[in-house]
Amino acid sequence: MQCFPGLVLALSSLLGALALLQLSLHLRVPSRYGKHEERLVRPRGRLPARCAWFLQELPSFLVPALLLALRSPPRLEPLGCRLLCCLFCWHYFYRTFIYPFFTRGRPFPLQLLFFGMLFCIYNGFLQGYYLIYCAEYPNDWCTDIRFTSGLLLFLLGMGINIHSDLLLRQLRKPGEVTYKIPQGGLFTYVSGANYFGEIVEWFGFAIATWSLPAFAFAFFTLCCIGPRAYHHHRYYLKTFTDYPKSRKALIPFVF
Ligand code: NDX
Repeated sequence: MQCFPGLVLALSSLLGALALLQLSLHLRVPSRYGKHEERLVRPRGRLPARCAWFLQELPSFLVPALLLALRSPPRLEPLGCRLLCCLFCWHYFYRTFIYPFFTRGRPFPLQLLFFGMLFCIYNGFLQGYYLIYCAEYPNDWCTDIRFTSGLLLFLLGMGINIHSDLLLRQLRKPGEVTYKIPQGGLFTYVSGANYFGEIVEWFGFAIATWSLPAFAFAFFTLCCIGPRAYHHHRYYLKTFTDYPKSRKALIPFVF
């Protein structure tokens, strides 16, 4: 396989367009899963959360891993490039093989699972293909300010995301499906602490790779889970009369 820059440009532009579509569809009406799920969905139209998240996220890990295995010679140069590919796979290793096995979420709608899987195949291919077959970085990219600042943001975002998802999980006992007020960590400041972490993480990745596909994905993440954080916030304000009034939706002290 070789690099086709036109393909990268076309797929990244389409990802940007999907982000705008996602934003326009879900600015007012949230994606129908979790606390915003359509109550009319039949039980047969859903899969247990563990299974659904595993299946949905698996392609984001497998597709880049397969591309890497198919590459001949099987190595990425320079070190900066190798590290960047590892960061992407590292996140999706966590999201595929660790996150689903601890989740206490509600069953996930099959229809969304199908589209989610398609999305993960698409994005896994785009990010993996670009980093493995197209990206060219100077040998000293690891010391470039974009790489180091982006890497720091990525790690910070990932830390916030994992910690916030853990705090959400601890709100429930096994088998419980009720909603409570999240407390602690960044939830002190925002309702969508896990989403804030994920957005910071992917913008960090985009800065570290300094690439169009990664910026397109960071933009998609913002358009996808930014509005969802806002809907979560409204849900909490409507459901809990004692919800902390100073808490924002997504960005601490701002929004
Ligand atoms: N999956 C990313 N659009 C999405 C699935 C749906 O990873 O075709 C986007 C992802 C996909 C979507 C994905 C992309 C767009 C799609 C869409 C389907 C249709 C759409 C493909 C891929 C589409 C077009 C046409 C434009 C292309 O019961 P429960 O489940 O609510 O329990 C929750 C629990 N919890 C609480 N428990 C007790 N008390 C409370 N108050 C609680 N609040 C929540 O915590 C869950 O078990 C858990 C987390 O819930 P929540 O709602 O906070 O997070 P969730 O949305 O489930 O995300 C989980 C993690 C999180 O870390 C988040 O950052 C990350 O996944 N994520 C999620 C969505 C997208 C994404 C990351 C990304 O874009 N990078």
